[in-house]
Amino acid sequence: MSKHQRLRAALDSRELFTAMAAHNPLSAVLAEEAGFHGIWGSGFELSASYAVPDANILSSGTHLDMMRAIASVTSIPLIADIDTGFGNAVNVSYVVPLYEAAGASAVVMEDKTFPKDTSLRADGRQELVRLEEFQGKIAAAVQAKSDKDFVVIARTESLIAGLGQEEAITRALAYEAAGADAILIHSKQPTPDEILQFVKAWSGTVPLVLVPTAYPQLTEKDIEALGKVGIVIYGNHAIRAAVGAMRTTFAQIIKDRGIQHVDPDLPSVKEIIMLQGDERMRDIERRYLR
Ligand code: SPV
Ligand code: MG
Repeated sequence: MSKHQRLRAALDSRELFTAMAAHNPLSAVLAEEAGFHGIWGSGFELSASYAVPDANILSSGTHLDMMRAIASVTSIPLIADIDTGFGNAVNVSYVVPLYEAAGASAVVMEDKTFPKDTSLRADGRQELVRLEEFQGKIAAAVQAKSDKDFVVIARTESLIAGLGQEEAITRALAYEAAGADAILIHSKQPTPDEILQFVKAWSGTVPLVLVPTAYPQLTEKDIEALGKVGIVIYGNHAIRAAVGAMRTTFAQIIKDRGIQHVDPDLPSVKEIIMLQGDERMRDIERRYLR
């Protein structure tokens, strides 16, 4: 099965598909190695890795190039975070084929205005486009893809914007009607109550996608028990793990005025060389270097 088919089959089977965020190919390789079913091509993580806000500061080309680089070294499906689609339905029509060609198996597009602000920022600027406008963007995305198994996920930010459950359900149903294969419902509440209320009220036929960053107490087992969720995305745990690990190591080296104490605890240089695809290069060397 192709990567696209695997993601599509997972959605059809209703078995929970887990996607870990990545901000570069190495973090994506580590996510695959750990056993996640897919990669989340997170805009937040990529922006953070450039040390700029997740607010459409980076260009779509920068994100697209990273998705291509990630897809080229991983064998699990990549779900690309295309924010608001980088403009209106016209932009979406041109952008989606580029992501498909880059090797992504899905795009997630959110119903905020362009330029966006990141969802979990306290007092962020959260403004949504008209429901009809976003339906047009979803329909444009569906029409623009070539592979029938390429997945288009509509994300509503109604709860993030504080517009309430009714608006969230209305929009999610409208986006399903426009052709979305799944609905991502996001929340920044520190408990899962708001999300659980939405899931309970969800009467659509397509699966839901959750990003439990703000309410980490909701486990995969809990999510499976809900029965309506197809994908769980771990939105920013690669960059947060990397920041934590770098901070600890850097502080130790500064304290010790040398690398003598950190060295034994770090992955070896050999391990990094392996992650760089050393086996493949050795094979090429053996066959062709004469
Ligand atoms: C991302 O990871 O870029 C997301 C999820 O879109 S969040 O940052 O929670 O909005
Ligand atoms: Mg994002």
